[in-house]
Amino acid sequence: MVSFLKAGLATVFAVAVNAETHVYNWTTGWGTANLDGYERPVITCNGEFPWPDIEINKGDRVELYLTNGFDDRNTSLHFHGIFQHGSAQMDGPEMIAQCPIGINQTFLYNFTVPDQAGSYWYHSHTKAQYVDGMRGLFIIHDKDYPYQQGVDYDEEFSLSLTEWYHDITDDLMESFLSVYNPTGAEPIPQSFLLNNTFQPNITVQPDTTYLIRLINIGGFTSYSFYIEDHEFDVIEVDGITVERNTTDMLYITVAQRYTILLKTKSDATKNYAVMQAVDQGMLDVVPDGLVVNATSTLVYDSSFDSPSQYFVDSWDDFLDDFYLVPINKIELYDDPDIQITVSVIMDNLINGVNYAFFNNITFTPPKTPILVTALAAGDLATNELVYGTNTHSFVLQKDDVVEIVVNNEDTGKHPFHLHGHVFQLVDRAASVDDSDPFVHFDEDDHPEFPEYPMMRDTAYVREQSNMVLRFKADNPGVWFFHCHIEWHLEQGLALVLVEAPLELQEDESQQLTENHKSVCENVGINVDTNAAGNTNFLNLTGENIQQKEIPAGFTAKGYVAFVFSCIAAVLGLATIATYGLIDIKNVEEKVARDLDVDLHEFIEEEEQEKETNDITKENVVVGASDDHDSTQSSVAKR
Ligand SMILES: *[C@@H]1O[C@H](CO)[C@@H](O)[C@H](O)[C@H]1NC(C)=O
Ligand SMILES: *[C@@H]1O[C@H](CO)[C@@H](O)[C@H](O)[C@H]1NC(C)=O
Ligand SMILES: *[C@@H]1O[C@H](CO)[C@@H](O)[C@H](O)[C@H]1NC(C)=O
Ligand SMILES: *[C@@H]1O[C@H](CO)[C@@H](O)[C@H](O)[C@H]1NC(C)=O
Ligand SMILES: *[C@@H]1O[C@H](CO)[C@@H](O)[C@H](O)[C@H]1NC(C)=O
Ligand SMILES: *[C@@H]1O[C@H](CO)[C@@H](O)[C@H](O)[C@H]1NC(C)=O
Ligand SMILES: *[C@@H]1O[C@H](CO)[C@@H](O)[C@H](O)[C@H]1NC(C)=O
Ligand SMILES: *[C@@H]1O[C@H](CO)[C@@H](O)[C@H](O)[C@H]1NC(C)=O
Ligand SMILES: *[C@@H]1O[C@H](CO)[C@@H](O)[C@H](O)[C@H]1NC(C)=O
Ligand SMILES: *[C@@H]1O[C@H](CO)[C@@H](O)[C@H](O)[C@H]1NC(C)=O
Ligand SMILES: [Cu+2]
Repeated sequence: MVSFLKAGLATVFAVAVNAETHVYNWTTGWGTANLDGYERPVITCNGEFPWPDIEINKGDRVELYLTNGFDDRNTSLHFHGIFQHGSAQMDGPEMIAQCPIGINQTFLYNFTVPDQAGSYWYHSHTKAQYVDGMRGLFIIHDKDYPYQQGVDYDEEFSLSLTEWYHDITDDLMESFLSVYNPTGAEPIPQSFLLNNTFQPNITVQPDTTYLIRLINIGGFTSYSFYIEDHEFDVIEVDGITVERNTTDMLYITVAQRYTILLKTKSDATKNYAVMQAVDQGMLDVVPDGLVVNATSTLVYDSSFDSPSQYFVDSWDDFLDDFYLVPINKIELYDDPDIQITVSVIMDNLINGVNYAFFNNITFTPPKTPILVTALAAGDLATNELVYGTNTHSFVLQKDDVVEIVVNNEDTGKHPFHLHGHVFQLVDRAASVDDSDPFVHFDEDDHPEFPEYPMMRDTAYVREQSNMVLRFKADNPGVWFFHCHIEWHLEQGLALVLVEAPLELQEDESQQLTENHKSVCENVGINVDTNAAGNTNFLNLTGENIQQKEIPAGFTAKGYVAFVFSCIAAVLGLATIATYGLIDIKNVEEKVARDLDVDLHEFIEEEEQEKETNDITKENVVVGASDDHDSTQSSVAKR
């Protein structure tokens, strides 16, 4: 009777504010799909693929029951770009915002979206599951949206962009995070898809304005997007509406969204190419047959021929999102109350694996989710120690202006995503060539910051360069800040912002739901513990920590060269030359696999040796060849 009454009241309330509740009941599983001529295993939703889109109105509530239907792994779901005001535990990333959902368990994601509209997406935030297909679009309509149907446009549709692999990420990750891949070369995709289709046909009517949501749902590559002989207006980036800006090319990294208005021609006499050209700078090699400039068709009339690839002179003439102006006209935030300055570094640790670091820390998951600890730690929640020494957690005070300075010492671009917020992009420097040293942000020498900086939730920093972000800590919760390239996230390119933990504790709506507590219990997580799983919050005994560093005097590059030279020594240079000609970066892996050499053995024994002797690089190499008779003889036998 009581619950009936409650339900009745809830409905009355919902009607009063004209908001709806959308209930989804989804179970994960495995199936197969053929998206590009090759059938492969994919993660399904209730047995179907692709995953359905979520489409709601601003102010609506989402109640999404996610059941883990796998038989060997945990799962989770993140709603990318959604602020989760007052519902931080619904944000998704496992071991950050929530306990992992164990096998056969159901997690209820229950939240409203009162103040956001536009183009978003959702995806698993457990390992690289979304790259196996566990993702979909999340569209929020708004009757007060600045660009209106019937006025500014006629029709709307979405186009997702992604790379596609033929192998599952379990297998890709195993060889990626391996001693056999010391340079950290990312797996090369087999194709690039638009709307989960290889080079689809997109049928349009003449003289019609389309609102198109371009959403990169991939885990790795960025694209130049352009349409033969058509310009379009950008009206929204990552859910932030902007003043119209006309362009003919966009550069879209993973997790970014651009909403555009495209007016079709009134007198088309042909069909036009829709180009999705991968940023080849991100690929270590371009295998023969990989279609790098995916060419889809804007179909005006199906009796016209399909267009061929549309060539451009330069990739550099895309609209620089730095100059977009949000319609909200939020002024540059004040000078920061707290500045977090991090260097992006890729390097090897003692196990030979190539990791990614912010400063000297590669993110290592805690034993208890950070948010769970923040809720349980009482006054100690403001002490960073309770979140562990290897999770790279920062405690922020309510309403602080926070500045994140990202100094990219790596030679690749990295698209960084902040959960729970949009940030202002206040500075982003030009890329620096490989042959020159990297350039850090200089507090005393930088261009004047914009008056109304562009705001979004995912922005890239250029090669060997830097960017500066600002946001206001007005959203109590625990928010992940990480590179959205899944390979790099798994390499540890992440930090954690524990925002206003005392305010979080005081908010009734932020307390762990009964459902969340039982999901924690199921996977053996005690919700009253710190990062080490200890009830004494300052006792970090047993916390997860990163691998040890490679000993001083032994540079990572030297180490990689050493691993390689060991193989070279046993194989002979002729063989290496043969492999070298194949022009693949992880030649070490292939060689080792072909010859059944266990590189782990090399390294572990080497490590023991170094602990007892204080030896130079030269005699390590000599020592190695002396000490590895067993490996050598097993090679010689073949
Ligand atoms: C979700 O679906 C499952 C299987 O069909 C069913 O057992 C369960 O009751 C449903 N849950 C809700 C909340 O609708
Ligand atoms: C699921 O998560 C729990 C808690 O972190 C962990 O102990 C367990 O190993 C995970 N299960 C799998 C199959 O990865
Ligand atoms: C999950 O449920 C299935 C079907 O009921 C059962 O066979 C399996 O043992 C369960 N697995 C776990 C880990 O609870
Ligand atoms: C979702 O959260 C709202 C607000 O806390 C609550 O009223 C509602 O009962 C929740 N839904 C479910 C199914 O628990
Ligand atoms: C697109 O249309 C052309 C011409 O009708 C057809 O040959 C092609 O197979 C279509 N492509 C796809 C992906 O459906
Ligand atoms: C692309 O897929 C979305 C569903 O995710 C659909 O709404 C849209 O119409 C599709 N676009 C085209 C051009 O097929
Ligand atoms: C891809 O497009 C660029 C720019 O139009 C062009 O220079 C390049 O040759 C194309 N690559 C291939 C393999 O077609
Ligand atoms: C449009 O973008 C260009 C940079 O590509 C910039 O110079 C210009 O100020 C922008 N205009 C508006 C209205 O956003
Ligand atoms: C990183 O450097 C700081 C300051 O030198 C040190 O306290 C900390 O232990 C280091 N962390 C790791 C994981 O090496
Ligand atoms: C710290 O935690 C470890 C591991 O849980 C435990 O064995 C030890 O007794 C604890 N020490 C203190 C002082 O609480
Ligand atoms: Cu990255």
